[in-house]
Amino acid sequence: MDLPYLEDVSPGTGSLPPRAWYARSDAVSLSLNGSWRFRLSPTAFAADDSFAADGYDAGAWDTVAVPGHWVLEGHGAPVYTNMVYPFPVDPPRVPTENPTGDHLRTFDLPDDWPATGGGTLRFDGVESCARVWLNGTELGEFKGSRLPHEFAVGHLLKPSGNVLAVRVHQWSSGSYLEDQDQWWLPGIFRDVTLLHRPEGCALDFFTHASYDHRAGTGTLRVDSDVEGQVSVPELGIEVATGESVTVPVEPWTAETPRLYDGILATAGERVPLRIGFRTVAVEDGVIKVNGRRILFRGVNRHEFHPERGRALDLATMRTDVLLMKQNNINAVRTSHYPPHPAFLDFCDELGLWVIDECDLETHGFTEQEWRDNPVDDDRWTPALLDRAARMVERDKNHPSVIIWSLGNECGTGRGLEAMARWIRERDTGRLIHYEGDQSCAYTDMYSRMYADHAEVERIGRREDTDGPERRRQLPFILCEYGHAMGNGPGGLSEYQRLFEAHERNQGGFIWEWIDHGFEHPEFGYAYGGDFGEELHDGNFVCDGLLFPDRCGSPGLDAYKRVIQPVRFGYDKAAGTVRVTNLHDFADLSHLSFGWMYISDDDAVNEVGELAVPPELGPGESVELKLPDPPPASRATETFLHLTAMVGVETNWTKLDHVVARDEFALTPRPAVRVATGERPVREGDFITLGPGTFDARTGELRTLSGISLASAPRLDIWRAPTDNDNGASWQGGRRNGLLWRELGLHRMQHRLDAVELTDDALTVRTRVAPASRNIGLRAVYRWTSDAAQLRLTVSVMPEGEWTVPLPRLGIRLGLPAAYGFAHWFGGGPGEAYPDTAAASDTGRHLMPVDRMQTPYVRPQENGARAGVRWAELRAGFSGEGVRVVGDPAFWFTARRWTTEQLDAATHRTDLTPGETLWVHLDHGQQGIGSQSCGPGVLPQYELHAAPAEFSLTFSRREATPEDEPTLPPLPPFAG
Ligand code: IPT
Repeated sequence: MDLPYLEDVSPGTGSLPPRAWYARSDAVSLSLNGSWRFRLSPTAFAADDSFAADGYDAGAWDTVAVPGHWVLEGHGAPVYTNMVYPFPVDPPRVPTENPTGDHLRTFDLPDDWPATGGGTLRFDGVESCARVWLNGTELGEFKGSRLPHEFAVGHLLKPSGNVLAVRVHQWSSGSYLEDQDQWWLPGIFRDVTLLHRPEGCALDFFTHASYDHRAGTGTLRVDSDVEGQVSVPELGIEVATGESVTVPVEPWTAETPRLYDGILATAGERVPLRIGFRTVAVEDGVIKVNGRRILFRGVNRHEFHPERGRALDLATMRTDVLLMKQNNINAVRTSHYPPHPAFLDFCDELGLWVIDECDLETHGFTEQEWRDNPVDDDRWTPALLDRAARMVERDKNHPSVIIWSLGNECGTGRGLEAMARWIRERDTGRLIHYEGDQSCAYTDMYSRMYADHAEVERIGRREDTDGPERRRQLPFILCEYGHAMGNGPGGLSEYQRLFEAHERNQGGFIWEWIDHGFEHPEFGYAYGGDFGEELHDGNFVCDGLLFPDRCGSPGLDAYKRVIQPVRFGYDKAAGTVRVTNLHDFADLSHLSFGWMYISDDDAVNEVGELAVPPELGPGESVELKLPDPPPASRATETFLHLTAMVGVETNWTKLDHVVARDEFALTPRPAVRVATGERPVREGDFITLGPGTFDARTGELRTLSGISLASAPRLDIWRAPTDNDNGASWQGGRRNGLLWRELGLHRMQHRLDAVELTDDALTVRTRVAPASRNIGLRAVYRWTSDAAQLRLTVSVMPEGEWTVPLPRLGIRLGLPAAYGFAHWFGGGPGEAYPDTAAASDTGRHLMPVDRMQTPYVRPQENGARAGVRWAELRAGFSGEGVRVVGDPAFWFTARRWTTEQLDAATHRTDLTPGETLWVHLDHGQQGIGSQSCGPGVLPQYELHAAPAEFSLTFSRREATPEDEPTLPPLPPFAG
């Protein structure tokens, strides 16, 4: 059966051979971006192609923006699936229902368009298959959505009234090769440009710029299809194409992105070159650039914008690179397709290592054990090679690109091998990555995703004996780890230690950079299923370190801290600080350093500069003596804070931007005074003890110094399961979120056993347990008072066989909604859990409770503050309120809805503030882990049901007028 072009396996017909991409030369060009006429048909051939003919009147058609996706402009809707194809798997056939968008635009040539020469029409990205006509003549058709396609059109151009017609099919055989975990978003989503091609213009060219770290020289050779001259004025270089020249240069690295401007001049065109000299190699089983081992502190980046999908503007691309730089990220894997080429220009300029990945994924074939997998079927190999060539040819002149990746999640096959072979022949200056073939037969590194810590340690020791011997000689990276879905990921510091301890472990790439949540009037941000998709994978598409609006999540703060390129140590006895430079290339001359002694009550506040030698090289450490700390006071805690800040002008951040920070406790926390001495008194239905009034029947606290509690403090172990608690369906092992619910931990019943009054205490005995189970927790609340304060000691004794960790262990109480301003001394300013606390800084923090919420796209447990010594909830910034002192320190959470409401919510817009402020004072929290796709919580961060005792002292806090600080605006949807 003869298949139509959209279903045959060929990459297309009619287009020009792939070549190097550059934004601008001195040749004239015309952007064809803008508003295009648009008509949507339900099937590929519902409408005939007469619209492409000259003189067609599209006046009645709608319009769409190019670049854009029609499903984001009111024509149909996006569809999200992770691995499954949203159509029957019967390659290369696609459904008859195949939304097809006809696009039409007319244009005139600009006045300065030369009369001679040719023209090239360039499409930088169209999903998934396009057929193109110019002035009624068919140019050809193509597949390969995130790759460029060019057509020669010079002979067809007219000075005015040119008609460009493009028919775009959502589904094509190419869709089988584009099963990436993301929204399916058809359309002309990248630029369309008409390029004038002067006589003697440049065609393809390849800039080879290596660096010899021993000699300190760079060797440049520009190979070009069209002969020309290469000049690099700054280096005094003036050579013919194809000729090599070696001169002393400063090398390019991600930390020191030194670029030299050059020009390739052919007879008819001058093309700007941005040259970075660097040499990438695997030596002694380690990836080295310019002779040094590098460590990837990376992220996986999909292209995403909450309104525009993958049609990103330059400012957004640049913002992504700036945000990465500002958060100590030094590498990006362009998961899972070549990005808009301008993104790579920013990586060159600002400095990021790039793994450029081909637009290739056939993940959905796992459903049938990889049967019919296109990457192992010779008929598809031309399409695969076409994709490889379009990536390599387009991006080969970027110094930032140091590794080519064949694609993602395609299983194994001959097609991949053919791609690797072709790439290796074409480009000897870069390495090849592909995670899916664990034999590493044709890759230069061993790569895994989501391997747990123990395995990474084994691999680091080259003890991974489950693979071929060759593999053990290769360097290792985690191309994906730390699944940042919802709250998390946890356990990053432990990975970082393994990367630093073993030379072979060269770091990893967090999955992933940004949540793909679409702005939506009803849901706030929409995820899979919100557009009524027949098949979808829910909020698995929201698993980034950034929220959809590009505000950083706590996961990003933690990652920034974990990967900071400077490490501090403190030797208290000697009074010395140890500063280690963890950069791979840079010295510390771009940083300035400060120290500070600071106490809880600000009584101590001494600051100074830390004289770190600017020339301290990568991997080197220095010990520096600090002035003696102030005499320890018994009333407060004193800390040493150390910071490294940007000290010179950069192109990626402001002066004083904090790059690294750490803190050390100089004194132990002073003992908390035990409030005791008062005697509980029963009067009618009430018991009075110091400032507290209790219900005599239930023993529940009703008022505190006249403040009526909306809900009495009582034991609480439930948290709204995080995505990482719930785990992914294909995960082996325990999925706590589900087990908790199955056990009934979300509906614990509190049985009252006794209310006892003694001389100095009110004791309430209870048992807290879920229906139908024989597990439970005995909880004894012992209340004492010194007249001003009320102290609660909670003793917990598990009963029965607890086979799962507890979600949390603490008390929850309800205060009147007016007490919505929090002050606390402890970890902050952002959220932290046992294994995500790297960015939690001890100090005094203050913010409205609304700001304490982390706006995860799918609501879930969030907002805990770690190591809180005391917290106050005030009526306004300086108003009266309630003070709680923990003994020991506690996890502090406050919100305007209950855990049950949080748990039931599917979108942020489901959460509306109520009359009560819910306060959680937790003795323990279960860690977070990364089980939404990776390993669970490390054993040391699990909260096991075990005998426990903790105390909290409550008192009323009077208003103390203080100057209200100005706070930055609230995060979105913060109530
Ligand atoms: C892995 C994919 O490579 C990535 O695209 C994304 O889906 C990620 O998981 C999860 O968000 S594949 C997974 C089955 C290990």
